[in-house]
Amino acid sequence: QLLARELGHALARHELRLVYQPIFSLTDGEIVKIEALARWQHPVLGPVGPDEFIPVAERVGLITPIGLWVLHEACRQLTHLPDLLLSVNVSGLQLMRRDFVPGVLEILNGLEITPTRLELELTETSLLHEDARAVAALQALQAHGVQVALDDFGAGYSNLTRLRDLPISDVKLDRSFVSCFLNDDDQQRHQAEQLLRGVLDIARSLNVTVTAEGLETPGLVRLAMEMGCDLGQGYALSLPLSAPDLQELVSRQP
Ligand code: G
Ligand code: G
Ligand code: MN
Ligand code: NA
Repeated sequence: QLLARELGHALARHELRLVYQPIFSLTDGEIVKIEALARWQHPVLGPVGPDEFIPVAERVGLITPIGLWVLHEACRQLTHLPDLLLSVNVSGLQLMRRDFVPGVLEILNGLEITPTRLELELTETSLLHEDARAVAALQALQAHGVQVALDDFGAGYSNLTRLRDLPISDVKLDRSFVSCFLNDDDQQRHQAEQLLRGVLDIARSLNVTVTAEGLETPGLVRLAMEMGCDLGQGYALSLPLSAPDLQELVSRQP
């Protein structure tokens, strides 16, 4: 209740901000994409994580204004980063709104950003029911060039047919899936590798790229690289950064 009420004021009080985590090519080590991540700093409650406030926003109908703010703010940053792509997390509820697709296109148009530079990340669970309206929204966006990534893959009941049936161009392997490669049990580790090989094969055949998330150690980075994942994200590569820190990092790239 308290959180919901306070969240209602968060936008107007400028308590929300975005950080950006770089996503690297595992073939040449370059930053190719950034993922925008929302942060809420409440003056009294302190920092509240998106794991906590996004579900509240969904429940009380604040996900639409907050989601639009996130998209607009992240796209605004993108105009300072001419060579990069942007990934934005989107709630399944946002897709259900009739004005979502025009809203996204309006933001891109207003900032003169090519739609192919934007990717929307949707979790498996938010697409669970493959609601007709949500699917239509994704298809409409794809027709304009906006990309769609399937987030948190392998965290729940993963359904590979979704890669075929939905306009998805990237799968993000959940860090719980990736961390299986650190398992001490040889057999469990072997099974995780077989599973990843299968996912990579199917992704290749469907022309979908694979991003390994949660690469927390150099060992995991190497493994994701050797297994043939296309992109990597995680603390071993870069923490989420403030906009100025990100710009500095990008400007130092060769
Ligand atoms: O950044 P962090 O690890 O705290 O994020 C936790 C969760 O919150 C992740 O699942 C992430 O996808 C989600 N999240 C972060 N920012 C946003 C956002 O702007 N919108 C939505 N819908 N989810 C977000
Ligand atoms: O669910 P989603 O993939 O959107 O979650 C992204 C979240 O994961 C971000 O909030 C980010 O802070 C967090 N994250 C990014 N890299 C790592 C990592 O290497 N380890 C852990 N534990 N979390 C990470
Ligand atoms: Mn994500
Ligand atoms: Na994820």
